[in-house]
Amino acid sequence: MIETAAADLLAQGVVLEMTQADVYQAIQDNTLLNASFWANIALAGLSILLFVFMGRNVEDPRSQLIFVATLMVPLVSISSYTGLASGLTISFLEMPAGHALEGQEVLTMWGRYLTWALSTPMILLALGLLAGSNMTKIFTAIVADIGMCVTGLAAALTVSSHMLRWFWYAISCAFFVVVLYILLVEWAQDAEVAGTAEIFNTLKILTVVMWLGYPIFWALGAEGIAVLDVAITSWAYSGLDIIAKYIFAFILLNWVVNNESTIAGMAPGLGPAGTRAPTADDD
Ligand code: RET
Repeated sequence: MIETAAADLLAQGVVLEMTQADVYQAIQDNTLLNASFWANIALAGLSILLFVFMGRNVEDPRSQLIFVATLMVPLVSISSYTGLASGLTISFLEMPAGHALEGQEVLTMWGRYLTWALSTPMILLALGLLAGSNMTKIFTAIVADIGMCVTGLAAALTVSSHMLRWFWYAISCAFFVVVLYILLVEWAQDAEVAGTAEIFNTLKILTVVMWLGYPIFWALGAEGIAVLDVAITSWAYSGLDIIAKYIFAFILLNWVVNNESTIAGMAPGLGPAGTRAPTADDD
């Protein structure tokens, strides 16, 4: 009875379950998609070696923490892209009614969202330290950022309701607004006080412009309204990753190596950053 039902489904062309080997084969057959993964694995490997070399003489603890946080970005990335290239973190999901690809099995790279939850907090930690910000603002930015990635993952994995996919997307965007506010307003002010405004502003603009690309490509790609196909969307993410991670990290670390004393002169222990003037009560 059960065998007959399964045979009927197969006869109708309904895929019951794809093994990891099937997913891997599908990736191998899509050269453009596979290249988008391997380009990043190669770049992440080179970046790790370069950044370790650049940081070999850094002695100030805050500068060292910026280095460690930034070095985690390509380390997470090489793991993330290996997960994608091997098919481990990719699934074929059937899109719900109302979606542009309704009823079709769509290749979903859910591993990306999961690993962003580990890599993007490191980027924000490095930026917060560079801006001379305090623990409260750094914590808020990182928690909102993790919220953004995890709810983005939920949007990609929800196949029960088209409306709920977009509801998750809206929640993720709300978290993103918090991150953007801290970057554009709070840390921009802190960096003025800390004397790192010039480099912070360059990295802030690069980060905000690149990061805005991710929700746009999600919305346009196969997971959203599907005007872009899976391989093009994957290249869009990989391209954004290259600038938002490796180019960003190189500019930041190069500046830190050449300006270690500016960072060493900041308030120790992630103390209060900001504009509060000392009062008589402070004595
Ligand atoms: C999603 C979809 C839901 C809405 C929003 C998103 C934002 C993602 C961002 C990702 C940044 C990733 C980076 C990775 C580097 O390793 C999850 C696409 C707002 C901003 C910089």
